[in-house]
Amino acid sequence: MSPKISVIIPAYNEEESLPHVLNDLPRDRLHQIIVVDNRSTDRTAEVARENGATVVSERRRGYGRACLAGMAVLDDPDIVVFLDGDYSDYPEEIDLLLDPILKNEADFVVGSRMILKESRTTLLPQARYGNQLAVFLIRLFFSHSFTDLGPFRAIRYESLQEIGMRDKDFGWTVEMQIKAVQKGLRIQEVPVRYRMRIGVSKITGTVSGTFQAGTKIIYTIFKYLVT
Ligand SMILES: Nc1nc2c(ncn2[C@@H]2O[C@H](COP(=O)(O)OP(=O)(O)OP(=O)(O)O)[C@@H](O)[C@H]2O)c(=O)[nH]1
Ligand SMILES: [Mg+2]
Repeated sequence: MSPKISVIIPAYNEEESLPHVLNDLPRDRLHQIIVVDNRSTDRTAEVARENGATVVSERRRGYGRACLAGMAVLDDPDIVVFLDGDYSDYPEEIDLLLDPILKNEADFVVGSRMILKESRTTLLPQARYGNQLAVFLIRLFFSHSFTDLGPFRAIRYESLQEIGMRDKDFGWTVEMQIKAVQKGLRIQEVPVRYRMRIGVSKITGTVSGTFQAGTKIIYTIFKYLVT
């Protein structure tokens, strides 16, 4: 039997980019494509539906909250993939993330944008340096070398349940990585391509978003150090 793969896409005002994201996914091989709409003021929910996704509405803002709302409607998949709705990642590269899990060589695979030069240089400087600081602290405190906190990632569903994700906003990616290390999951990173987003930045492209995300990520690293 082929493995059941569910994709969760948090989206806030991504009407322009979402159709591209959904079209570039290998839909016929996916069990569920879930778009979590956080009260977008544009046609995000409609375009997601028009392009065949299951739409979940989460009224409270927050990246982690959106991911948790998507997880609440998972239909017993084997693997869960998280992907942003801004078309920065290349959805057709999903197999790079799935292969190590399907070969039973990994439980958790992070798409790193820091390995290929073209991806690394496309990241905004604040994202690049913020990532470098975060992965340095993770290596120092948790003895695991990541190169990125990339949003495009795949995890075995059992492992996802085991780590018990909680973060409601910007600590989501780093929480998953630290808990994966703490639980002894088999972790791999694979190089992924990355391009400038379509549409308006919500996090790293804004001063307040960068500040909030940066402080929350550092706070989260220290939080898991002491718990
Ligand atoms: N559901 C939901 N999605 C969000 C929220 N904030 C951001 N997103 C989505 O999360 C993803 C990442 O946000 P981006 O604005 O691309 O942030 P970024 O990748 O740090 O910055 P860019 O460099 O501009 O791409 C996108 O798919 C957004 O639509 C939110 O509060 N709720
Ligand atoms: Mg983005």
